[in-house]
Amino acid sequence: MKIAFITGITGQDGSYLAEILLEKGYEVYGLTRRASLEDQSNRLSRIKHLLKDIRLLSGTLESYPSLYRALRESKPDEVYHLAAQSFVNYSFEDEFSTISANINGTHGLLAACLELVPQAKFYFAGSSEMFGSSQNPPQHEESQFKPRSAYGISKVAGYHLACNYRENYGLFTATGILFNHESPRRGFEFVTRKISSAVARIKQGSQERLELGNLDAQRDWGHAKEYVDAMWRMLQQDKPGDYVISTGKLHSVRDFCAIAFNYVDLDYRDWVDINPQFYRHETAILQGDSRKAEEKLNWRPRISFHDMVCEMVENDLRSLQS
Ligand code: NDP
Ligand code: GDR
Repeated sequence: MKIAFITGITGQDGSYLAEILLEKGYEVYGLTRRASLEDQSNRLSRIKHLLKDIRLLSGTLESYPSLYRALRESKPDEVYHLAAQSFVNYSFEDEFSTISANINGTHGLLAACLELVPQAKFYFAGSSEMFGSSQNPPQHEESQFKPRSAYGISKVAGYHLACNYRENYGLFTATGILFNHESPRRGFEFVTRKISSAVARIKQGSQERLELGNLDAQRDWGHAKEYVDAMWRMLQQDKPGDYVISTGKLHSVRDFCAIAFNYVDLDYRDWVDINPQFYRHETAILQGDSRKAEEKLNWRPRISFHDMVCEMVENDLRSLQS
């Protein structure tokens, strides 16, 4: 039985990844940090259905000893490093904590892996935000990184750390450069879930309006469930490598709103207000080219944007009813 260790197991991707690894027969360990008693069940909400099948170990990105201990205890064959301060907007508000948690956490975990489990395969959660203001879409593995947020900078640094541990110390490391991926488990601060949850509440009558930033901002949005399968595929290769994971298709925030409101027979133009507070300086068109993943990993996205939006709204409607 293979052993996997997941940081960020309580997040959107960590929860889906834990599920697919359990289905494949892995023994799954996950890193979790403490929350106050009132917040604890909320923090574990995405993995509550898995709690009897996984083992949680305490730790944080800020504490090297806790990462070390978690690896010593789990002795994994595969490490999936997903934990991060992952909200780009917040990284503008607190650059320092984003950079220090994301970079030092990745560095600490790599160093501890090298010492304790040098044969383990290591996945690092990279991001399309690494491309930042790089001007030539679609972006692929050789495209230039020009990060334009503390978050993007932290991910470029993590990518280089993973490359360094691969090339200088022989660790099997793979960075997935994932474009946006969403699901009913997406955090509420991200625009897709902000919209789907608001649509459900507006339909129910418990919310009056929805405030958004730039409706014309575009993203290459895929489904999280399919993207975590790509992570697993990267670690099943004989040789380590880095892969862009994306749909290659662009949609705007406006497109998302139109489909989401239409799902409940409403017109988004009657319900959405623009609030400059949510505007972000958009630096470039982020659209991925995943041909390498298609060729080497036999991975391709199948769930359409339309179906994903409807699934998210349907899920939020149902959770209001229960
Ligand atoms: P989430 O925000 O849903 O989850 C983040 C996870 O990281 C949570 O489990 C969180 O724990 C944990 N975490 C955050 N800070 C710390 C810390 N200081 N110490 C320990 N754990 C911490 O992110 P996603 O699941 O969406 O994304 C997973 C990874 O992939 C992230 O690294 C993200 O940056 C990256 N990524 C995501 C993309 C996407 O579209 N979803 C695209 C590209 C990259 P807690 O529950 O305790 O807060
Ligand atoms: P992003 O996701 O920053 O791409 O990072 P987010 O959903 O926050 O923004 C997507 C786009 O929507 C625009 N937008 C708004 N965004 C938010 N959050 N709230 C709003 O009201 C709003 N209105 C418009 C944004 O400007 C942006 O263009 C996600 C995270 O998962 C990262 O961790 C990951 O690395 C990247 O995707 C790829």
